[in-house]
Amino acid sequence: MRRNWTAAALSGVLAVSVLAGCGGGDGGNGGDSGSGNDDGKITLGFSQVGAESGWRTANTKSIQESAASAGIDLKFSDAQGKQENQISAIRNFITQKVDVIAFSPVVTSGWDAVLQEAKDADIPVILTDRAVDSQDTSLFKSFIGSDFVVEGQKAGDWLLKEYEGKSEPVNIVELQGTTGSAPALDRQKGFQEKIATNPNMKIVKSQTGDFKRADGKTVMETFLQSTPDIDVLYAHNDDMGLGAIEAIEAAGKKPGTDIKIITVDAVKDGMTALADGKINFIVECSPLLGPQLMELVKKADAGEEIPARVLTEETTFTQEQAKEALPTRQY
Ligand code: GYE
Repeated sequence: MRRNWTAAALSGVLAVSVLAGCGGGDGGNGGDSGSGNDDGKITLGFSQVGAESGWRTANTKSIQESAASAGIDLKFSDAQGKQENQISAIRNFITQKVDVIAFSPVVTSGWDAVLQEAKDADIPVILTDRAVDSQDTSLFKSFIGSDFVVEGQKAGDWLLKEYEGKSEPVNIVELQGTTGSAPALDRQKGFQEKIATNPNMKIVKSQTGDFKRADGKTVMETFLQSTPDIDVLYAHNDDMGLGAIEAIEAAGKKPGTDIKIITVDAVKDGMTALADGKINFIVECSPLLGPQLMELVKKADAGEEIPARVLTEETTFTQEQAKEALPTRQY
């Protein structure tokens, strides 16, 4: 474990570390007071949500590869979609005295106690991809990721344009992400705000598919059974949309034509379905957070100021744009 200059100097272990030859010259090295590595590398504890989607797989790869190329020692823990697993992973990181903790919170609420423990242990925390609803923002140093409300708004804007000047009712079904997660809450909020401006548009069914393809399929099956006149599907991620496409085809309907489909993420499978005409519009959400995260980790470890919010840049894709982008799509 490395401590920042001030902490190391205060704890009186700086001389020891210099003698031991584990200084790195960036002012961030110092007392290796026991556990953690003694090779001068920064140790990052990262608690991932799980492996629920193509987005998540690409995000994990980005974090692992960027840690390796930044020379950061990554302790990676997969929570398999469970908050309790994330809490115990974070507690383990604290016990192991990692230098920095980063995690993608599965849900927004219930983090104050464990974040306070990290703060008390003087370990900076960086929220990655998803937000928490803690009122005390001193519990974490930074939050890097997308603006999910804006993503929902982009989805809504596309739909408003698609039905501009038309007067018929538009029946929308919604596949929500993991209940209580920031992207599910915010993608719903942004979308609702937009479609509320057109009185013909109505969300007739809305249920979680937990960001998973299989769940997207089964929930869409029940939507199709109970609601014969679905015009639009808004799925909070590509994977649920792709599962729903299977259900729509099995019901003898044409995805993208009989039912218009909007999704979020723009992973390769989603972009392929968009280029094939089975999805109509995708709002991009970039999983490639690794490089910027590692920059923040280095600065946080060195005790430098880091921005409280780092926003990911992203775009949207129509079917034509997907055809152009696909050949060079990284994930
Ligand atoms: O959209 C979804 C994943 O938090 C932005 O989580 C992420 C979301 C992403 O499972 O596919």
